[in-house]
Amino acid sequence: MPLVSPFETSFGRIITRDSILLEIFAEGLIGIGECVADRDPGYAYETSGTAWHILKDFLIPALLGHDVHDAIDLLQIVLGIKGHAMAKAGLEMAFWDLLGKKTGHSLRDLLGGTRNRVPVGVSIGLQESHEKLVATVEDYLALGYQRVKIKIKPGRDVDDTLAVRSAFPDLPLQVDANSAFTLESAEALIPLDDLNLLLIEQPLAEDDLWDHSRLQRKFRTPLCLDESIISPRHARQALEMDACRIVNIKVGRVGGISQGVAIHDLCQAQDTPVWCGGMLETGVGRAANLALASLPNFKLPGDISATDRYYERDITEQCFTLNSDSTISVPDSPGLGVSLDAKAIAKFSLRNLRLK
Ligand code: NPQ
Ligand code: MG
Repeated sequence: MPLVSPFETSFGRIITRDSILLEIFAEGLIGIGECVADRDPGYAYETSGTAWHILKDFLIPALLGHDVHDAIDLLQIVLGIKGHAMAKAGLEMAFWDLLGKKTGHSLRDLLGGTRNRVPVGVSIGLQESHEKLVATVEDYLALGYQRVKIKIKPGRDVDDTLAVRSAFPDLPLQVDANSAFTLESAEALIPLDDLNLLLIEQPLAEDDLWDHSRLQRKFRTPLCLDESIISPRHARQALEMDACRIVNIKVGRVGGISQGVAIHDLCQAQDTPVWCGGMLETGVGRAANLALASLPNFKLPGDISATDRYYERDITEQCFTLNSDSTISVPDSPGLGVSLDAKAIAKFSLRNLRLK
C-alpha cells in the first residue's frame, strides 16, 4: 500500500507498506487480523516472507481442527513454536475479532478497556533539514496532534531535537532512535536531558537490556523501551534493572493482544506507565491498537494516528479521524469493529492463500 509520504527512520526509508491480512472462518463468522511484519528486516528480524512461511507451514496447521475457546487456548497452541511474534499476533488478532463477533462484544470490552477515546500523537520520520522538520511538526500541530515523536539517529540527534524544541517550547515531545546507538555513542545524547522530553525511546540494541540500565543512570529523562520488550518476562526484567521507566507496547512485537495486556498489567502493578506503539498499520491493526490503548495504564498518547496520516486509501470501510482533543475514538461494534473494503483488498492484494 502506498504511504501518503515517505517514512524514514534510523533503519531506512519506506514509501510503501506490505502486510499480511488474516481471515479465520469459523461457525459462520469471519475474524480478521493483521500481521505487521514488513518487507525488510530493518525494524525486526521478521519479514512478510518469514511470517507467511511460519503462518502457512506451522501456525495455521497447528490451529486448524482444534477447538479453541479463548486466547489462552490459542497461546497454548502457538507456544511450541519459537519466536515469530508478529506472525502469531496476526493470527491471534483474527481470533479476538472472531471471539468478539461471536459474543457480540467489542474488543475494548473483551479486554476491559475503560475509555471511549484515546489520546494519540504523531510519529515523524527523519527529514531533509531542520526547516523541513519544524515545518512538518507545525503541519501536524495544525491538524490537531498534541504530542510529537521525532526519529533520531547518530549525527541527527541533539540538533534536530533542539530545532523542534526551540520552535515549540511547550510541546509534549519525545524521540525514537530505533536502536541506532551504542553505550559509547549514546554519550552524544546527554544534552537531550535538558530539553524536557517525555521520553527517549530505544537508544540501544534490542537485545541489550543491561546497557540500557547503565544508560538510564545517566539520564533524568525516562528511557522507554520498544524493540527490547518482546515478552512480559522481558518487561519485568527491564523494570527490575531500571533499563527503562516507560514501556512501549506493540501487539506485533510481543506476540499478540493477550501478551500486550499482560505487559500492561505487569507495568501497572509497578506504577510504570505504558503507551501504544504503531507499525503503520492498516485500519485492521489500528482498530486493535485503539482497543488495547483504552486500558487504564496507557498513560501516554499512542503512536496511533488518523488513517490519513499514513494512507490515502485504506483496506477497511471505516477510516479513523482525529478528534479535536487529539484523541481517536475506540470502535464499539463487535470484535475489532471494522469491515474490509473488498475493492481495496482486490486492488492491493499480491498473493492469496486459503488453508482448510
Ligand atoms: C517505532 N513506528 O516506534 C516504529 C518504527 C517503525 C510509528 O514510529 C514498516 C514496518 C515501517 C515497521 C517504520 C513508528 C516501519 C515500521 C517505523 C516500524 O519504532
Ligand atoms: Mg519505536
